[in-house]
Amino acid sequence: MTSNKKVLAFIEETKALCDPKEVVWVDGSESQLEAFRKQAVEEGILIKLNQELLPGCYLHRTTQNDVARVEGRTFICSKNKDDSSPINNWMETSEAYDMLKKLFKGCMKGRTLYVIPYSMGAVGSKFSKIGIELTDSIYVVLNMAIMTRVGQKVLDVLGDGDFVKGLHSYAELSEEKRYICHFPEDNTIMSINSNYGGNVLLGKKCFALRIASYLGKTEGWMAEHMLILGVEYPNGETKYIAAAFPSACGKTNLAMLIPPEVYRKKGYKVWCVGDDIAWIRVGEDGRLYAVNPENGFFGVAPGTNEKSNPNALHTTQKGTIFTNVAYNADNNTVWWEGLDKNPPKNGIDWKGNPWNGDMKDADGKPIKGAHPNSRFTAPAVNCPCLSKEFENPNGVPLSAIVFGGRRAKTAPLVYQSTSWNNGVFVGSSMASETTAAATGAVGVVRRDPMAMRPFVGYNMGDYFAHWIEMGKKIKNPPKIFNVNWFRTDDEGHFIWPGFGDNMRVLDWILARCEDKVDAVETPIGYVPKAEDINIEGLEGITVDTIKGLLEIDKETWKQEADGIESFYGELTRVPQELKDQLANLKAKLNA
Ligand code: GTP
Ligand code: SPV
Ligand code: MN
Repeated sequence: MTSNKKVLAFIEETKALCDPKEVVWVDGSESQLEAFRKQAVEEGILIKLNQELLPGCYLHRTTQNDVARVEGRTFICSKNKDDSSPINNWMETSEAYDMLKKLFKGCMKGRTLYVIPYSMGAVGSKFSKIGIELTDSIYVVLNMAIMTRVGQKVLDVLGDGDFVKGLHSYAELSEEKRYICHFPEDNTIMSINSNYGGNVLLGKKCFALRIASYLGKTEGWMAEHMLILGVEYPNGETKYIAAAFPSACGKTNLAMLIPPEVYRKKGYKVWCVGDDIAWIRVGEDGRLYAVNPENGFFGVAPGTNEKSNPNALHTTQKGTIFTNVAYNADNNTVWWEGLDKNPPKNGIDWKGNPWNGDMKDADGKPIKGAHPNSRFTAPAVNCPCLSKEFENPNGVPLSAIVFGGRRAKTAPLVYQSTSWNNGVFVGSSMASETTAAATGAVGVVRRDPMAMRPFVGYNMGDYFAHWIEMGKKIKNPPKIFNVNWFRTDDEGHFIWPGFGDNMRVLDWILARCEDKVDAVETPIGYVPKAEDINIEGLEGITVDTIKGLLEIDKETWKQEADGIESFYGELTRVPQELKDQLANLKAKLNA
């Protein structure tokens, strides 16, 4: 497979440490993958679904204590504490290795060690990067084969080169001994005692965000938790937008949106380049260019339906692995909350218990069929709106960067920053309600700068400084915006319809990028004139509704500014430029 001495040494060390019974190289061939699927079914790891309705699709259930990322057990390991972030977990490098080596000792006894060579980005492209994940989980192998480019072709390109080392074992799936550790200074990731996506598909959050953000800082580029989409105009021109929203806050949905009829009739289309991660570089023309390093979608299942996101639904109809959704025993298919109004009569919930869509727990609360963080792993090529630039190794030029989160109050539907540094300030001070994508409380507002709080591989203040530095290198920077689809009324209902109708906000954003529409200056930035948000064909929304959605309450924002100040106080190395931005905001609010 390879004569790369570093790869061979990594495997030998791992064999000596973990003691597997055999080593199997993942070559990327369909015949080998099919054999893995068959084996996984025989071992009860996957359930083969109805092959007429869902060809190539499978269902997997994790153990009940292993359903989401575990931020409390995710560590950045470095020699000096301040090279990680005060708001992330840190461990000293050699202490971490010592602890992990004890946990990994003999953990693969009687198991197969799979070697997964994978490329983040198109194989062989000069901006792509290669990783080797060693794992004892066939579920990881099959998911990595969808989410990344895997196999011999990657080793051929690697030659004698360097790669990111990833070692994973599901070990005993013990919650107490679960650790997701990153060593950015060594290009190394070690993950143990989990088998849930974000903790174990090491190409994704571990490499493409945590390790890559550190590489980006050293090499002068950016790794961000961003979707990438293209809006095609009736004249055939396409403009690209990258958007950072925290986990389970709408990236997949925005990336694949279908414009409302008023736009479709005129010939508008939206193309998906990526739904979760963007690697961004400065191009020769002084613009920012973004690439999606992934090859599939690991998307939230609940809420995905024919109306909210038909493109995602179609993407999951073949070659997809579903994790922790409900099972329909009548037709051997899957179901989740929000798919349709017909839950299975004869079903099994994500925990493996009999379930029929009409069951209550001891407190009288409905028992869910699918876990709120249940997911689909689907190949990008299935996506009906996949951009023709998906494989373009140079990426797509960005007209706008958009930040956003879940805020019931405070943040307006959309506003524009006044400069690059002001945009960095807006991103750095983002806040959002927590979701089921990570273990812990749901619905608690917390600061999540650039949607990267769980994913920055180094000091957060240095990360802000890197954004500011990048701004100096970009001759033609994209404009920076903030959106909030999640403002609620007094009954707690979302006011803005969201989903496809978010096109109406993208339209304003792109019009601003081309100086085609005016705006109102406020203390926090530029806000649309309410009548400039196109509400044609929207039922129940008037110009007054939009006015409400755009309202900026000064008293609330004064509290917000205090919140930002105390957040900055928790960090170290916050750049002076951002402190100046904060002072400026306060001054404007008090004027
Ligand atoms: P990760 O994969 O965790 O990074 O999440 P994501 O940002 O891709 O989130 P996703 O698009 O999967 O959306 C998560 C949840 O938000 C789903 O339950 C959606 O139904 C809901 N959602 C997405 N877009 C909107 C919107 O515009 N309005 C409302 N109200 N809900 C939305
Ligand atoms: C997220 O939590 O932001 C995800 C899913 O995209 S995971 O891969 O689990 O991180
Ligand atoms: Mn994500």
